[in-house]
Amino acid sequence: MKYGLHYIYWQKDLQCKSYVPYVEKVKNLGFDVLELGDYLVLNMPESQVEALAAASKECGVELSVGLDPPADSSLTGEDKDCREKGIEFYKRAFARLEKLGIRTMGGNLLNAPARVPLKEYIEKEWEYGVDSLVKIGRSAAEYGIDLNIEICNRFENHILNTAEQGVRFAKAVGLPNVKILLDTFHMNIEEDSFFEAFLTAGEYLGHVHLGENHRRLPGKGHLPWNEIRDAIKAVNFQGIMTMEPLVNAGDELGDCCRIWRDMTDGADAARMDADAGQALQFMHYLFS
Ligand SMILES: [Mn+2]
Repeated sequence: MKYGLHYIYWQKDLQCKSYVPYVEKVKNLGFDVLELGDYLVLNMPESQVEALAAASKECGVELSVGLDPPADSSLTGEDKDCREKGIEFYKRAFARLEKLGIRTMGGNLLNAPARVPLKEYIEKEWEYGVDSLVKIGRSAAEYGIDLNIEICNRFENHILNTAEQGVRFAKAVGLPNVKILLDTFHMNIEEDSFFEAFLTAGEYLGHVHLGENHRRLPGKGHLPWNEIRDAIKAVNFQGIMTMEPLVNAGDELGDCCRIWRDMTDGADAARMDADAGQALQFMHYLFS
């Protein structure tokens, strides 16, 4: 099992200029993985890609990524051109991810807006989604990349909200490298039980996001971490568990993730780092 931290912890917006300083930060804090998650990963020039790959290697910090389909595309929409745009977006992304040594990609892949009446569309969206994921999954496999579809809460996705739906979807896709990502923040809203949800995911669990009920660092809220630990152990999960704290209010990130108050307790830079280190110690203690 590897422990990751999402770069977004330190950001106030989605305008990250370089991930390299974050590679060094997570190394110093003792994490194994830095998770990336905006389009900089695809838009940066080759020189920056090389610098990031070199930093990752030198620090012994693995990279992972979460990528949603861009706003002008979709993997589930009725418009074929729009779906093809989404599929092409991912196919192009994989070559870049391979250069960064990235072996696992997540994302709210089926995140198109819901259409009304939902019942009329959702079966079609499911079919289009399966078809798109088969195409993307086959392409990802050529680069040795696993896809983990993030299961999100009702406010962020209308097709897949629970582990049971996610597993059913992944089975329909039917590729060994297409699995699901369970995020404890989303699970807290949608699942009846953390334990049962992880058990339902079983071998289809490809990646985990750790976050509290209000998306602060693990240990700062009221999620039942003993139960979560027991469940993750019960399914013998060996992948990456990434902390994804969304805590910085008052800028682009706050607006898009609905962070309306300072969730850092006024922490300065040093305290932010110390808090992340403490959350990692908590996880080591919990899983030891
Ligand atoms: Mn997440």
